[in-house]
Amino acid sequence: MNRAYLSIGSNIEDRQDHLLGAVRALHAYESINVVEVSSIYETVPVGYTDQADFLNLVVCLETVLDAPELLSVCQAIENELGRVRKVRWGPRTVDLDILLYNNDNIESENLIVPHPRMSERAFVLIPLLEIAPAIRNPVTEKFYSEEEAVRDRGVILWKTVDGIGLLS
Ligand code: A4P
Ligand code: MG
Repeated sequence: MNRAYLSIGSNIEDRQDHLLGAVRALHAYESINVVEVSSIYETVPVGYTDQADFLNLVVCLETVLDAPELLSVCQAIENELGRVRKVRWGPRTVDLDILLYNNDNIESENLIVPHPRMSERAFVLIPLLEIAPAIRNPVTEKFYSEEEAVRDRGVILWKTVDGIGLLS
């Protein structure tokens, strides 16, 4: 069985519905089992900053899908939940990014894993470390807990949800 970590973000209301809708949609696939869901964090926008605050969370899932198949599922869910792509890094109903897939290092045209920007992003690392405190970058073998971004500001605990409970 393969194990992957995904980052999910939304900054268009209803943000919580979008996040939890995406978690439920993932789990609804027969080939995907969501095994951990972090708390929800409210985060200031990174990149294109003239937009509303995000809610972010991270999930751990087990799947028989390979990484490109998992990416297709992520994109299908983004489309289902009505994402409109206008500005790169801009507002989105929901964005699903694959952070890690086993210990694989993937560099294809459509998919880069570990996610290339995750080490710099507190909105990714803080929820990730909540559910996987001892996790390391499979390429550099550095602990994500040692990344500078973990000490960043702009990420606050927004709500603790029983993420697994809401799947049953
Ligand atoms: N792609 C390559 N690698 C991956 C991967 N590991 N996971 C490709 C998912 N997709 C991957 O993504 C563009 C292309 O990336 C896809 O076609 C896929 O083949 P996209 O989702 O269409 O566009 P995007 O999300 O606007 O661009 P990108 O580069 O994914 O943006 P980021 O880096 O995900 O940044 N601030 C806060 N606080 N919270 C956020 O959630 N999110 C972003 C998006 C910016 N600022 C944010 C947040
Ligand atoms: Mg993305």
